[in-house]
Amino acid sequence: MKLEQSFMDFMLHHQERHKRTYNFLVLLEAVQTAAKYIQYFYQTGSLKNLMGEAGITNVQGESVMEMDDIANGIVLHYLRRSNQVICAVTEEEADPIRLNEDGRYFFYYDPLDGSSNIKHNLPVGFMFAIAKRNLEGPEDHHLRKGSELRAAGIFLIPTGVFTLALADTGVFRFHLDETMTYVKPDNTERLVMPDDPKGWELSFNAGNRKTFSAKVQSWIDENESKYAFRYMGALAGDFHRLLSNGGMFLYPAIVNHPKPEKNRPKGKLRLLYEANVVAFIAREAGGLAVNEEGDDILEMKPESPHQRTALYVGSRLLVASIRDRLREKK
Ligand code: AHM
Ligand code: MG
Repeated sequence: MKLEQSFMDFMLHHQERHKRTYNFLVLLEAVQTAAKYIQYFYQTGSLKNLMGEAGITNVQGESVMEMDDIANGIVLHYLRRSNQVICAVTEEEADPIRLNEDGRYFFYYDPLDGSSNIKHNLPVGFMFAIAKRNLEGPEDHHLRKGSELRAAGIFLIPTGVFTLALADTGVFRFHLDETMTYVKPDNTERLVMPDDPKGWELSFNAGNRKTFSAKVQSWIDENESKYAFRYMGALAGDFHRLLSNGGMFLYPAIVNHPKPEKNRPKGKLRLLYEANVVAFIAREAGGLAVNEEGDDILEMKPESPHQRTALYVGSRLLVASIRDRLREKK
């Protein structure tokens, strides 16, 4: 019988090795418990008629799925119980939520990313990013930049894989086993995106292609034939694949839509709980992420909780290549 290392054991050793507090462990215990409940509801959701729309729209005017709502409630419940979070920002609520004034962490999350996959029971993701409050003086509650994050992760649901990036430490993967424990298979080490372009893939919504800027369209025209193309419509899933294979996921600004009211000059994805999560994981795996100006996603100063950004994330060399094009004058 093969007994693998549990996620909590991995974290305990990590904290001890780095002489850190146990507060972070308590928070991650709450986070993984929430993920398991989401996993359970998602797996059996179709049987209970839970995969439809909730009949409400969120702050961003998007229709909320019942499962979005359930997942959000589960995460908030466990965050609150942990007593570790001073303030949470969730895709599902307009304003940041103050949870525990003594909490040491800010928690930014999308409880169920990839909503269009829900009614098909296809992969979605619980994505999160963690930053530390100011421990030296009064806390001003500013929204943290990606470069200030201490950790970010994605639970792929119902696949049962959890990817966690820890600041200056690397990226690790855990799998749900038969006992609903996240474990790290012994033969896996720190995850690094492959340098070899042979397996690289491109991932973007090809239906939007003609709406991208001329620079982005020309880059795609010149480069696409070198790589395979994959897109499942959930950043969590598309990025998951990319981390192992290398390549680039892009959700560019939409600036040439035939119906100008449908343009999205700031892109679609949200900075705090989508773009920053994958950008931080990419950095810890040797990759890079930039916005429409070619600037590092992790250096963007958040101005509002649901701020959007264009996103180019993946293997360093490939992202640098489109970054150079984005930065060209005209
Ligand atoms: P959501 O948070 O409402 O699910 O939206 C985010 C999702 C991402 O997971 C995915 O990459 C993108 O939207 C897909 O958008 P599109 O349907 O335009 O390709
Ligand atoms: Mg989302």
